[in-house]
Amino acid sequence: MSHPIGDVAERAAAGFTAQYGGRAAGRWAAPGRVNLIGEHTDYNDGFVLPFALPLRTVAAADRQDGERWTVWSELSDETITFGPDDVAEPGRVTGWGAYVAGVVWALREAGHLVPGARLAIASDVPLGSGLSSSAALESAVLAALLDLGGLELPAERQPRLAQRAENVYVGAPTGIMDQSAVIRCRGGHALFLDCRDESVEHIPFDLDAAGLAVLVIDSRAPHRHADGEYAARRRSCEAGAKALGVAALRDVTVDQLDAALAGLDDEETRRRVRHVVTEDQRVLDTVALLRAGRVRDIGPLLTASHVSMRDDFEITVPEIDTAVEAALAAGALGARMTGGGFGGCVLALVDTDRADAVAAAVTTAYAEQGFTTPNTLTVLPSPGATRLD
Ligand code: GAF
Repeated sequence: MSHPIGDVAERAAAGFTAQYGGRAAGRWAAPGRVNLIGEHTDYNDGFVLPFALPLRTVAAADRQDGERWTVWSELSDETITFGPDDVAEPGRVTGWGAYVAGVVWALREAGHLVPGARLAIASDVPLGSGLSSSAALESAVLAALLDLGGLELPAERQPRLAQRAENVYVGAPTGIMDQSAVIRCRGGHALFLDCRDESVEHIPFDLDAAGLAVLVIDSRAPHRHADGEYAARRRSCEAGAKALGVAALRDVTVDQLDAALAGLDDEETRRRVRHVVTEDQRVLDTVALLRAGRVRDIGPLLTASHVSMRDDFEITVPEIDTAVEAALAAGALGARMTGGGFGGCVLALVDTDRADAVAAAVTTAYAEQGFTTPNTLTVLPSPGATRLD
């Protein structure tokens, strides 16, 4: 996955100096994430198991007088400025700046006195790849503004605020997983999150000790209708829960599934419900295996999750299915799409010494289909958002 040359934290500091002169008061980093398993379960009050990536977004920042926020990003080499009127109500700042303005808006809405600030943003998290570049940006900016203003907001409450920025200010109806992963993950662990009460357990995920690697394959498939389809899946799930008389699909267990499906008269809703209910169980089963130190054995659960997303939730695309099939044929222990769907990334659990061969097999399969060459990267579970200096 290509990104600008040089260390991301150095690029943020250098960008700050070039734009504003002098040194930033500090730098705050927030990672991208992949979701090991548990897709489209977060907004159904269910379970997810993401981990943070070594790829990060860094904000170098200091305060400026008055209620004024100035933001430069290396990605567009563009500077935007906004003031109180722009954060008086959602939607007034658009484009990438909306994620920054959204955080200021959400903090103010929650009653915080947000300091004026100048920020310089650099990032290694690729955009539009389903690796949560937006949550990384929101969370790096949130961490910077909290520290610069001496504002109190415990880490466990930060994801909801960043999610509100995205849901209400930006207008994307996403769940709580991405911001929780970016803010609350720990190195060497996956984050077992109960999306109903937001309780977490840090599950050891020691790939090195198991001789395993997670290969992330950026499908480079264009996000086709991703926003509209995401919202449609959400509506189907809510309709399913309503028809079943439960608060959320999390309240249906796999033991109750057959009876629940029999009570639904719409075939499409049945498939959506089946995905969510079985996916929640796969997360629980994955956590149980990891707790028992059986990392290799989670492979079939990952693949079953993919099949469910492909056949029941219908959120995969040909590039994604090709990557999963090629990875499995080349010896991956399990493989699945990760993230919201309709493009984005695939993750494959592989023996470390097979990682290159699996990546090569996916690249060959892509060439045979005439798809754009995929980007591949092996990743380790990395720390969540933090202040660097
Ligand atoms: C996207 C959303 F932002 C998450 O909240 C989650 O629903 C995910 O898609 C699917 O699991 O990343």
